[in-house]
Amino acid sequence: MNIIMFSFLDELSGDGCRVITSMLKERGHGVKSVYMPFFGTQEGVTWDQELENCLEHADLFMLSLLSCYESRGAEVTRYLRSKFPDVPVVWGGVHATALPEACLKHADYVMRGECEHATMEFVDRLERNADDLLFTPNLAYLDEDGKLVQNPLEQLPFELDELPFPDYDLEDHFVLDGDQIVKANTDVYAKLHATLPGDNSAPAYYIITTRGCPFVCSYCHQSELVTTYPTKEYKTRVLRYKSVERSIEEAKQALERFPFFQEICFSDDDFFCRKLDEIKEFAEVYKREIGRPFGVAAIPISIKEEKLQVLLDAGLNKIQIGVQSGSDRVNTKIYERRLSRPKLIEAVKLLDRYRKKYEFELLCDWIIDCPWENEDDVYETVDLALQIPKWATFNVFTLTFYPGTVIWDRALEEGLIKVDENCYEQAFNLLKQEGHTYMNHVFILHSRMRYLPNWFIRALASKPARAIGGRLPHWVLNDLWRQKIFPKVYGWVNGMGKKDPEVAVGEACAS
Ligand code: B12
Ligand code: SF4
Repeated sequence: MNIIMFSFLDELSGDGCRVITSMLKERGHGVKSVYMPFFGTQEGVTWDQELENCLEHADLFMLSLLSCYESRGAEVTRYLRSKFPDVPVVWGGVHATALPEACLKHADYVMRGECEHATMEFVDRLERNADDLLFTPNLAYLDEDGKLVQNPLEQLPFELDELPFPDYDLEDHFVLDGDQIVKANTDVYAKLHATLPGDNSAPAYYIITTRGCPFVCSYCHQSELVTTYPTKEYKTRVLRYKSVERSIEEAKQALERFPFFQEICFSDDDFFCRKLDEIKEFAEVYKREIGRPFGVAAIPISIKEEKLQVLLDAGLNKIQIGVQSGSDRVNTKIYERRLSRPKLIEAVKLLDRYRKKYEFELLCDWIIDCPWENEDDVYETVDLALQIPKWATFNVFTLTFYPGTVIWDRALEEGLIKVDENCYEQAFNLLKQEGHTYMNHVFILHSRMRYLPNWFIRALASKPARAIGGRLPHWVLNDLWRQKIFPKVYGWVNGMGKKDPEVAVGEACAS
């Protein structure tokens, strides 16, 4: 079959859909992939002629989506349908897993969950025009009465080594570059591919060596997955590993094929979750076979001294951790994270000690704008932030409600969010409607200008200042300070013309 896969990840890094296209190719299907790395509209976009020809001969369109790309996916789907009304469209990915019914307003079929094998089965049945197409595992569709049917899910892939490497056959890829979809080549990839988090230098190869996460934070898709897969097996085997050899081989091949990749980003939820023996084995082979700088994400409580030391010796130069809040109440009761302030401080102190011996960066992710936290909670966040060494960088995210998560259900129940057609355009966050509170402004100021003296931030966070700040009208805090004064001060302090990096929409996933 001739299949076209569309992916919208804005950094060309999508792992799941690349594994699926590799598998389809192994089965002899003709597969092209189109990467459309930006939020935007279809209007004005020109399509490469070779791609147009491929579309003409396509038997199936597949789209891979996170929630923030729903409207983009809908737009592309409308375009495809208008030109090729007979070609079926199937959506998959995190968003399709969480909200199949909403996705079926656009797509003919949805595949839920991790579904490599079920997708092969689906394509095979579609090709054979088989009677049992609608019985394919993981498939969701609307029956003749418009009722949602969700088939049982196949078991998660436990043996990750058996899966092929992600598809980086650039000759089969097209990329949206500006307003043109062009044939991919190394130059386009080098220009648009993700760098290490917080970095704007050379592209990094993103690799996922584990699937699943030992945490179940209430704002994360993980909290939706435990209900999607309500089996004992899922709970006991939620964490699945690629072997060290296989992971290194993948990274090695990518670097050999594409010299523009200068670094490796291990984007596992928690790289430190591996046992010490495995980390040692990894470090040894990595140093010998790859020897390039690399970054990881980690849950702070997993960072143990021995593991840290061997990874730093092997070239670890960037660690991203999720702090999220300085308030234990918010972290444990609202976000359902097993992370206390003392444990976090312990991890940061350990990292600080090692910073004296090794060159590496620490990126701390924080979540603000939570409707269930009060100014005392945010005070605790500011207070904790002041205890983190100045050399660490802060990424501040506004809390976003992703479908199917625990906080999504709670926000819907309490009437805080309303689902409408365009609500996932960026990602669903309250900030758009409310703006930051006084204390969140103090925290943003500290996170953007970490060199400001601690006494100054403490003065702004003091009780009397909070009493005054809390009474300031919305227009002073958000229209005047946030929109007009703060960007000017930021630009002035950080070099003329430098724009204030906005608080990111969507919360940190790595923690
Ligand atoms: C690694 C990762 C990243 C990496 C790379 C992403 C990637 N590889 O796809 C990076 C760091 C770039 C990243 C960035 C972001 N991420 Co992220 N990320 C993850 C993480 C930790 C793992 C994702 C993963 O690769 N899983 C394994 C693969 C195999 O799964 P998969 O890609 O979903 O694919 C499988 C299925 O979904 C399905 N499938 C996928 N596509 C298709 C298509 C078809 C047609 C079919 C049939 C099937 C199918 O089959 C695949 C194979 O099993 C998850 C957390 C988690 N535990 O899931 C968050 C997660 C996906 N990220 C999330 C978010 C929000 C983001 C950001 C918006 C964060 C931000 N504020 O900037 C950005 C946006 C990405 C972008 N820049 O465009 C959210 C998405 C929530 C949602 N409902 O949309 C998640 C779920 C975390 C969370 N908060 O809940 N992320
Ligand atoms: S937010 Fe991070 S630590 Fe929490 S469940 Fe999701 S991936 Fe795991």
